[in-house]
Amino acid sequence: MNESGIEKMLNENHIVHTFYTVSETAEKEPDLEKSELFEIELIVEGDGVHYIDGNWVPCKAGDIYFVCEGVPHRYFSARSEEPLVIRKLIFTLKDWLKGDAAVLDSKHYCYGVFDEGAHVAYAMLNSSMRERVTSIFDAIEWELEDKESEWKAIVRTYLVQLFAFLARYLGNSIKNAPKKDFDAAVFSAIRIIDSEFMDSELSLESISKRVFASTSQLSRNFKIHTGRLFSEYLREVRLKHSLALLTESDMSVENIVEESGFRDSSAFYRNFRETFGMTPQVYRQVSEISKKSEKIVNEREKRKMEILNEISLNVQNGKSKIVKELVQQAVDAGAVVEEILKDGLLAGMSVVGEKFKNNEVYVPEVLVAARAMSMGMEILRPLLIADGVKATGRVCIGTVQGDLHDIGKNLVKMMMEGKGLEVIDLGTDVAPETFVQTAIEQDCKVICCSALLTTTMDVMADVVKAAEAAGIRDKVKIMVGGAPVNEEFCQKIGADSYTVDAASAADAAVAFFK
Ligand code: B1M
Repeated sequence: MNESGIEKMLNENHIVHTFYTVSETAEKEPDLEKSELFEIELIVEGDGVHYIDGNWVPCKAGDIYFVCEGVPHRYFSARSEEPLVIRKLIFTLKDWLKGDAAVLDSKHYCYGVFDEGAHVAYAMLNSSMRERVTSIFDAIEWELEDKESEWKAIVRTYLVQLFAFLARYLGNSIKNAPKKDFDAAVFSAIRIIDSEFMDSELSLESISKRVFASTSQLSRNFKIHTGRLFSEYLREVRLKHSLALLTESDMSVENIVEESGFRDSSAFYRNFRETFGMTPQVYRQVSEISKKSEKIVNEREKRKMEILNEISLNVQNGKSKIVKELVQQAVDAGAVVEEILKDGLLAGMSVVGEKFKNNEVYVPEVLVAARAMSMGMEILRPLLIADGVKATGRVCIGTVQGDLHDIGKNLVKMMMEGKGLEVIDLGTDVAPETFVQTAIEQDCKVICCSALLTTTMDVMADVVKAAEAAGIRDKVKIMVGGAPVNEEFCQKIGADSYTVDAASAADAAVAFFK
C-alpha cells in the first residue's frame, strides 16, 4: 500500500460514529487488502453491549477494542435514546509494522492476541487510563489535520504508544469473557420490546429464545437490571405509545389498540384505566382541553413578549406617550414589574447607551429616550409600593455632584419605597455636604449615592469624608452604586455597601434597619 492510500484511509476512517462493522468498512475501501485491516475502537460515551464473534460483552465508555478485519461486530446501546459514541481508528498492521517506529514489544502484544485465534482482545480502562487513550486519539486526530511532514511516522509513534500503554491490560481476551451474559440478554430484550412492541405476539417466551436465555433467567435478570417485571415494561411501552397516538392523532381507539400491540380492546381499556384512572376517551378530552389552554397561555406569553419588545423600541425612539401606554398594556397582559423593567424599559435604554457610545446617537436623542423610560417607570411606581406598608426607616438619596444621570437613582428610590422605606430625594448634582446635612437634619440612617460617570464617582469618597468631618460617620450607613462603581471601589473609599442594581440596593437598605 502506498503512502497516500494510508493517508486517505486514516483520514477518511478516523471518525466518531455509532454502530458499524469492519466488513462494511472494508467494502467502502476496496483499495485495502482485507487481511491487513485492523481497528481500534474506543467507546467515548454511553453503555450497552458489544456483540462480537458470537459473544455478548457488556461495554461502557472507556472500553477499548482491537478488532481484525472480517469479524462482524455490532454495538447495541443500553438505551435506545442514547446511542453509543465510538471513536474508531482503522489501520493496516502490516504497513505499520514495516516502519522502524513499530517497536517490537508492542507488536508482540497485538499479535499475541490475534495469534491466539481469538480475533479480538479487549481492555477495560479506568478513568485515568481512559483519559490517556482519549488524549492519544485526540493527538492522532490533530496530527492528521495538518499532515504535511512526517505524518506517517508520527501516527505510528502514537499507535505504538497506545499499544504499549494498553499492553498491560490486554490479559482479558475475549476467550475469557462469559459466553452468555444475561445483562446483554436484558439489553437485547429491551431493544426488541422498544422496536417491536406493536407485535401482539411479543412475549417473554418469544424474546427469551431470541436472546439465548431461558424464560426464568430473562425474567429474573430483567427485574434485577431494570427494577421492573418484563410484563410491566412491555405494558408501559405499549401504553406510552397509545398515549402518544391518543393525544397527537385523531386515530380511533380501536386502531390505537392495534397499533400499540395490545391483544384486544378489553386488555387495553383495563390497563389504561388502571394506569391513568380514566378511559382513553376521557383522557383524550382532558388533553384537548389542556392543549387549548396551553395555546391560550402561549398566545398570551407571545403577546406579552411583543409588548415588551415594543416598549424597548419606543424607548429607543423616545416615544414617551406610547411607552406609558405600552407599560400599562404589559401590566394588563400579566407581565411582572421586573420583566417590564428588564426586558422592556432597560433593554431599550441599553441599546441607546450602546449607540451613544458609538456616536450613532447624541445627547438630545438620549434625553428623549430617558424621558420615555421615566414615563414608563411612573406606571410601575404604584405597583412597587406595597399597600399599607408602614415606613420602617428613612434614607436620603441623590446623584453625586457633577452628575446629572438620574434614571438609576430614581429606580433605586422607587424600589426602596416599595420596601416601605421613606426616601428623601435630593435629585442630581448633589454636593457631599448636602447629603450629610440632610442626614443630620432629617435623621436619615442611610445615605445613598448614585454616580454614572467615572469622573464623578470620586465624589462618593468626599461624601464619606464629609460624614466623618461632621462626626456622624458611625451613625449613618453610606451606600454607593451606579454603572462605574464596584465592590472594590466601595471598600477603597470606606463606604458601607455597594449593590449592583436597584432591587438589591433596596434589600441592603432594609437590612440596615433590622
Ligand atoms: Co450619559 N453617559 N452622559 N447621559 N448616559 C453614560 C453613563 C455613558 C456610559 C454613555 C456611554 O458613553 N456609553 C457615559 C459615561 C462614560 C463614563 O464615564 N465611563 C455617559 C456620558 C459620557 C455622558 C456625558 C458626559 C455625555 C456628554 O455630554 N458628552 C453627559 C454627562 C452629563 C452629566 O451628568 N454631567 C451625559 C448625559 C446624559 C443625558 C443627560 C443625555 C442622559 C441622562 C438623562 C437622565 O438620567 N435623566 C444620559 C444617559 C441616559 C446615559 C445612558 C445612555 C443611560 C443611563 C441610564 O439611565 N441607564 C448611559 C449609557 C448606559 O448606561 N448604557 C450614559 C439606565 C439606568 C437604570 O441604569 O443608572 O446604571 P443605571 O442604574 C442601574 C445601576 O447602575 C444601579 O441600579 C440601576 C439598575 O437597577 N444603580 C445603583 C444606580 N445607582 C445606584 C445606587 C445604588 C445602588 C445601585 O446605591 C445607592
